[in-house]
Amino acid sequence: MRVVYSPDHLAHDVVTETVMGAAIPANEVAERAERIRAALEADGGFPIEPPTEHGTDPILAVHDPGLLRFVEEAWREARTQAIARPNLTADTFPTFRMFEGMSPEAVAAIAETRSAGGRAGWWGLDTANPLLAGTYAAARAAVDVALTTADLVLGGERAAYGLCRPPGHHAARSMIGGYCFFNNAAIAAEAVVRATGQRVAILDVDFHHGNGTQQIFWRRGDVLYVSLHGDPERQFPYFLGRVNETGEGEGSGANLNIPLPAGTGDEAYLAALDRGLAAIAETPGDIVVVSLGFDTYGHDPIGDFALTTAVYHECGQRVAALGRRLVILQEGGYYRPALGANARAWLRGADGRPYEPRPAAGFGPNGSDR
Ligand code: SP5
Ligand code: ZN
Repeated sequence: MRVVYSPDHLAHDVVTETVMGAAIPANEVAERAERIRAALEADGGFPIEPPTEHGTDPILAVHDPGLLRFVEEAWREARTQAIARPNLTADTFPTFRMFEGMSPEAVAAIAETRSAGGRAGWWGLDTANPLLAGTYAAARAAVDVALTTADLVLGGERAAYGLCRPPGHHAARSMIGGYCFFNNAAIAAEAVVRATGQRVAILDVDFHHGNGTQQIFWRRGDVLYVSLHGDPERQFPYFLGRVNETGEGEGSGANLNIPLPAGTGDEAYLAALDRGLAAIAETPGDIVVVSLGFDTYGHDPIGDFALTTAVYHECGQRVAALGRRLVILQEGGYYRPALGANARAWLRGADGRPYEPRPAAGFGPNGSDR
């Protein structure tokens, strides 16, 4: 299986994130992508190639031009305004409660501020989404990785994998958040729809609900969104991801959320995956975009499922058994010692190759992953 990767992600060198007011060591770090790359390189069956430049038009097909402008300008602006922080992190958000009682016209007249901190809140979802000097370049490269992966599949590959970083599925049309800046999977799905005129399904198996992807395609009947995730009753992003969110208008019925309990293990997960796959099989279309996360792993520091490395191979096999072509894009997954093995297992499954857990590739001795 061909793999698309760019070293430009290294410029988004996140050190800390803020969780409930405290700075903690960042989860979404460059080492994640390097672990996966090393494991796939060592496997020998995953030739790696660079992305091609696709420009900003495909980004503007799903995102507000103001959001693109913000991500491009924010760091420079924070520096100009002498914000003495290692990264730009929002702390004040225009929550809808702030405008309660105001008419829609009065709300519409509220303008984006020129303050860098205010702008970060205007365009942001949460406080755990640091923006740094290299964020824009890295986020642009992640989009190019996704679009190049889509190109490979449009060009006839049965499946291809894009090692996107930063991830994308929490980014909505006009909002960054959850470690995401541009919605790589949504941008790729939209590009596939435009190239083929066919319906596309997005299967999101990151631990978190992909609120951004759901929002972008909420009223679209030509893009089916199916997500398995930790129940938002207890997990980020809290305010979307429930079963009763099924889409509206032309998108009515084209959104399927499968929230799952804490402790979900291999067997329960596979049963839920089968439900999601059945919904995709009922919908016409040849291409599936997979938002692939490994924060469902048992040792993940922010997820609370209990999946094993072995089940990822089975997951990859079952998704491939749909018989559709796959644009597989990396989202989250934060237990770094197992990331390489987990990605390799999933992708070998999707590639129709046996699991063969050892020798696994990694940073450690004898190809161990530790
Ligand atoms: C792409 C992706 O996986 N984004 C995830 C963003 C999650 N951000 C919220 C993190 C909240 C961490 N809570 C820690 C609880 C540890 N027990
Ligand atoms: Zn996640």
